[in-house]
Amino acid sequence: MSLVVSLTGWDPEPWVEAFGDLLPDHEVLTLAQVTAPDDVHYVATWKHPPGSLSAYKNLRAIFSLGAGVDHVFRDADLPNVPVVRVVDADLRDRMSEWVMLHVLMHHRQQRMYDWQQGARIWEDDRFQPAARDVRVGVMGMGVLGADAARKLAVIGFDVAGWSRTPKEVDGVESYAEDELDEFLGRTDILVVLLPLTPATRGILNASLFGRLARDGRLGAPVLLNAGRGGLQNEADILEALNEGVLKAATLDVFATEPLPQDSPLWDDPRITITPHNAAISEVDSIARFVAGKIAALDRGENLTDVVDPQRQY
Ligand code: NDP
Ligand code: OXD
Repeated sequence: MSLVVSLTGWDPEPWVEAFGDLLPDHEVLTLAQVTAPDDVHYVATWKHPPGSLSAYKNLRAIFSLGAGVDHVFRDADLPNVPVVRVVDADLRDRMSEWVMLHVLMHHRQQRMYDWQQGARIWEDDRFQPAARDVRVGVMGMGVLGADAARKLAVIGFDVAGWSRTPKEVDGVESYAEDELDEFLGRTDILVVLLPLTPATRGILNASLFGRLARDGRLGAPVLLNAGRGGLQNEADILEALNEGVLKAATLDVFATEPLPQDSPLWDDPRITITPHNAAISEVDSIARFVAGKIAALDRGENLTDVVDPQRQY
């Protein structure tokens, strides 16, 4: 029984080593090392080449090495087997750190103080709303969004979440799919942790930005996106910033990654860029998660954390 590790942009070596230690009864191979495709029962992928899995006739499951599975479903020749996503406390906590950092950075205007420091300006206009007066809206209240929303509420922000189905999270007001306008209309800082699916592609556009709150304490709404670049229209973000519809943005994900050198996003002082590392997949933690699933399957147990192939998340 073989496990194939197929990664684009990530070094396969530590993954192959970790899976080898955790699954001594399995052969762990990279895509290029496969000589007996019929022996391949499992694939662990981050952006495998589309079409490359169709030769594995005895495949039992495909494991995404990230929480997102859009990179799996872009393969039009995907074998018809369960796709499993990562649900992991380490990854979840890393994402919540990123969300807290950037919500607080905008709330406390840290970029402005960085600029003041560079210019040796000591100026304090005493404009600092309380967290309770700032409304944060989290789009996507899954494993990651719900944790971030709960932690933002603990800090004291006025937090709401938007998801396809209603959610119960301590201290967080829930809005369901058909309540998007109400949710946006009460949001000063929009945190996006949606998956990229046919239903969410391009959702962060001029129309949506125009429906965010206009009466917030920060002057204009702020956007944070760590979901996927395909959710956002980058020209619309720049236009919204230029027109004052948005005040600022932090973006971790982009339509094209790495962000092209000639992208105008690099030069805009209102935009904070992180290189798609809001929550990295830590090898030991994620390999343990996947190996646990494979061991359970080998014992004849049911798979959990399987993605709905229709919804694609
Ligand atoms: P989940 O599947 O647990 O949660 C997804 C959430 O989005 C759910 O609340 C779901 O609603 C909601 N949702 C999905 N589609 C819609 C829709 N059409 N309308 C309204 N709500 C919708 O995912 P995770 O929380 O684990 O991860 C979210 C995303 O974060 C990943 O898909 C990935 O793209 C991104 N990510 C980014 C990382 C980074 O470093 N930048 C790292 C890890 C993940 P419901 O629950 O009702 O179905
Ligand atoms: C993920 C990611 O989906 O790192 O886990 O983007």
